[in-house]
Amino acid sequence: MKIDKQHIEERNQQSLDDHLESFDYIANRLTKNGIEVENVVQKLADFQVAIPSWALGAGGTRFGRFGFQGEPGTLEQKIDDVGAIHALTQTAGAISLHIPWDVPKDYTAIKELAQSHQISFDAVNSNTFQDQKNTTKSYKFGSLSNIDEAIREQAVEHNNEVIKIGNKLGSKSLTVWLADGASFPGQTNFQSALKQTQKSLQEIYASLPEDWKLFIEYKPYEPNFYSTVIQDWGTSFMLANECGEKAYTLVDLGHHLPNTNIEQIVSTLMMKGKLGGFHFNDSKYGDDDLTVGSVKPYALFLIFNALVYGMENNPQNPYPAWMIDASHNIKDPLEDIIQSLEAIQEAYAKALLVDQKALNEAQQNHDVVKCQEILQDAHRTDVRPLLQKARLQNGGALHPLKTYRSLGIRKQLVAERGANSVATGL
Ligand code: PSV
Ligand code: MN
Ligand code: MN
Repeated sequence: MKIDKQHIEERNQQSLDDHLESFDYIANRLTKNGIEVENVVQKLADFQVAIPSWALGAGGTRFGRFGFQGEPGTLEQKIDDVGAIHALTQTAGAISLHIPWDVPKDYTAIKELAQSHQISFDAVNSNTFQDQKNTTKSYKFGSLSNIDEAIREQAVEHNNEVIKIGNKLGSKSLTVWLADGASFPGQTNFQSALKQTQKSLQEIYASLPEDWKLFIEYKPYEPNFYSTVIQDWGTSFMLANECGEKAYTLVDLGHHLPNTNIEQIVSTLMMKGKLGGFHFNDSKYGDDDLTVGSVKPYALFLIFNALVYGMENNPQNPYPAWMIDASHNIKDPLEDIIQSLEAIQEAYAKALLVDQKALNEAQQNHDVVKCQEILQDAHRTDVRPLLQKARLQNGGALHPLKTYRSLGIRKQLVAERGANSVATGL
């Protein structure tokens, strides 16, 4: 399935006048305030977010899963789905694969297919949170942290295999998310679990190609509900430091205890040059994996404000790898991702409007009210015409969601794949 560029252009024509009118209005206002609008639009046009292969089907909860018709059943179909999202939004130029769910059969063909959609391969993800068909040892009581050396070896070997697969596709990073931990007090020895994890990560790190990065994700709970071995950014940061300069912390928005100040974590990591990757989603209670910006858009803006500050002031930090990590239980997954991308771009655009110089002055003068005004002024600006302009510039849709619906993409996918196809994933 491939969206015809001409169909997007035809839909764009229908609302072009409206767009131009609203863009001119906001562009004039911002220019008067000293903002270089073209610069902001270009940054939005360049901003690309990877889509995880597991977010293209319905997710489900531990109580059940309600399938969504026309889900991608193969890696090829997953790439096609990201291609469709990218054609409309021009913001989803990469896919993040999870091994063993997404092992390509024909590497050349898969690379060609991705290229035809202008999609690259982002971080590859290993999976030692489930037992796999071809493995002999169980991860029930942990993988990289396990006290049993043979289990650790199997988990390290799996990660090395994932690197090899990613390397053949042109990926440049490995993300490790560990489910390891304990469900009950006394179940494990904290120190030995951490020590074994450190050793295992160092072994994986030793297999990284020269130009690769290792992203270490943290999460405070789930699936273990008493303790998690890599529970927070501090633990991840420490492990990354002990691995070496190619190892970084990965921040997933849902992986924090309630009310954690994520923007402060981002700032600290960037100052130390250790923020490697970023997973977007939203939540009300825990790792809810809801649509980005659906619950706490102001918090997302504040996080972006810290990210923009870091990107402009911290050359010691590499450009972070952006990815959506959400789960779609009741919505069309593709529509949900389009909504997430819009929210991400919106928060980014608003953060780019923050008058950093004025904010710094207000901070120096301890003018707390002014500091708040500066942030909220940026946040209250309707930046949607800027997003539209960036998409238009790259050949995308002025209104991705409307266009997705009016082109009947889901109907086409169901016709092609059937109503009962099931995506492999979380
Ligand atoms: C589990 O919490 C999780 O959502 C992590 O965030 C990982 O990034 C993802 O699964 C894929 O392994
Ligand atoms: Mn994640
Ligand atoms: Mn998660």
